[in-house]
Amino acid sequence: MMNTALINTNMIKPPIAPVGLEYIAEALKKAGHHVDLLDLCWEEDPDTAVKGFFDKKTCNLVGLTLRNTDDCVFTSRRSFLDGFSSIVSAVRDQTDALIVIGGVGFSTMPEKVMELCGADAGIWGDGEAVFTEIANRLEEKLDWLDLPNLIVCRNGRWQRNPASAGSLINLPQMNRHWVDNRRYFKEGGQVGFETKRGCAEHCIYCADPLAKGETIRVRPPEAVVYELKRLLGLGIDHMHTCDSEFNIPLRHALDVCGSIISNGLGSRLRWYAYCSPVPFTSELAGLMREAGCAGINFGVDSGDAGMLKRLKRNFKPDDILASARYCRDAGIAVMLDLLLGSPGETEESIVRTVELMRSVEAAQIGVSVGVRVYPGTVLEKQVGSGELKNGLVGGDDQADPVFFLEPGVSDFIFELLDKLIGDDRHFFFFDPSKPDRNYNYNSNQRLVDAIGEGYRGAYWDILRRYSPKTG
Ligand code: B12
Ligand code: SF4
Repeated sequence: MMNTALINTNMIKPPIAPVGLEYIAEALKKAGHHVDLLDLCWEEDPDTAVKGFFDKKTCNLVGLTLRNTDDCVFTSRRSFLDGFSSIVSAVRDQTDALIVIGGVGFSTMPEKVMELCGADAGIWGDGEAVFTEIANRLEEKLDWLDLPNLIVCRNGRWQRNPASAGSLINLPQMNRHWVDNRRYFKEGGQVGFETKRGCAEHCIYCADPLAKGETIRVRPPEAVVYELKRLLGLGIDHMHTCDSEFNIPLRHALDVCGSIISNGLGSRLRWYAYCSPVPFTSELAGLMREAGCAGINFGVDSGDAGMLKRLKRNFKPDDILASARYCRDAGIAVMLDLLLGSPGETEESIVRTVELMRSVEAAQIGVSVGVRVYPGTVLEKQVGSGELKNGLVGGDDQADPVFFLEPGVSDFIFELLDKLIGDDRHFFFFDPSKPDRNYNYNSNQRLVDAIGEGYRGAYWDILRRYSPKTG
């Protein structure tokens, strides 16, 4: 048995539970290792908390999770990398254990994070199998440097071993007792669960296929239901899927809903999902509703056919209208997320997009201006040279995230949106100067207040319903 420690470094409020760390803890336990978990989310000062933890624990292997490298918001560009590096240093000061890092944020740019933070190794993608295998090999005093997905320093450079994305069929049962999920629910308004990993689409800007893999791997519906029952047992009845897109593949989404319904959970749960407008059917909307789905966030990006094609989205404006109609008919609230200012955006495409959004009659529309440029995406290649290079913003230092805003609209896009949208409260922005319409969930005090007053659900749904108590 190895003594292992897992550390959650995500301190954003409202708080989101580190689901991935809980899954890794289950895998370690199943392999016979001892696990202690330090959740820095609840700590005032990470250095003091790390010291206090290692004063009491001795371990051979430490894993730290990096969920968010930054807030992915053009108008704030808030990076978490310096804070993360300083936590890694604090751990280094307290223990001789092997320090390994991972997490979805980490997996969007592993080599860059390794350069900044000074851990011993990183693991791209899923943590359960490889982290547990490191523990096994350390115990048997065997070499572990050949493991897949590992990022280690060779000849002075961080290099990645070949990738392997394993099946999720044999993952252990997820009991959800490793972190204080009740507190996450009380202060975070909902708790996440996962039905699949990966995405096989090729949207030019998206980090999900890079961080989770291009092969979709599904969890058995009964494993998902087991986990939902565990969360319900803790008194948690508002959830959010952690899949890239819940409805890809459609058959699996239908099966998961069918399992939730046949286990009698549909009326006890209220859950929310990210979905793609394609493939989306009225049958799926009906089953999702029956299974307890209260709201769907469709990342539609644009309402302009030309822009959707440029972004390599696999749907057209009519598909957005149809999916929203199916949801309306089924009684599911719809949030549409826009991503404006990518290459080729024009005044006309923005006007067409806002017009389409109005005609959809969605519950809420989120307007994001400026696109995060992740290493390894098609977008990165497109904007890295020629005229488009002028649209790059950020990258001032290693930790500063890079965005792109189409130079053809950058001078007037914010004024244009003000003119087109005005005071229409169906639209949210990433704009702290409009606090009642700001949907950046990082340090969102309005959201913290709403959850404190008892609101529950997806953050866009809480924000749209919230009216502060006066007096
Ligand atoms: C669901 C989701 C949300 C939901 C969360 C709902 C909930 N209750 O959980 C909501 C809408 C609230 C949300 C909010 C935000 N999100 Co979000 N979210 C996601 C999503 C889709 C799933 C994350 C997740 O929980 N996955 C499930 C778990 C099981 O997987 P995992 O964490 O990756 O863990 C696995 C591996 O990474 C690895 N691993 C994890 N930790 C460790 C540690 C070690 C040591 C090792 C070896 C391995 C390892 O093993 C785990 C199991 O295999 C991801 C995109 C994606 N497809 O993953 C974006 C994502 C994480 N979000 C992102 C962002 C930016 C945000 C916000 C900052 C946005 C904002 N400005 O408001 C906020 C932050 C909120 C917060 N408090 O942290 C970005 C982060 C990108 C980056 N470069 O940092 C992502 C990647 C989306 C994207 N492509 O841009 N989010
Ligand atoms: S935007 Fe959605 S469909 Fe496109 S690659 Fe990303 S997760 Fe997949």
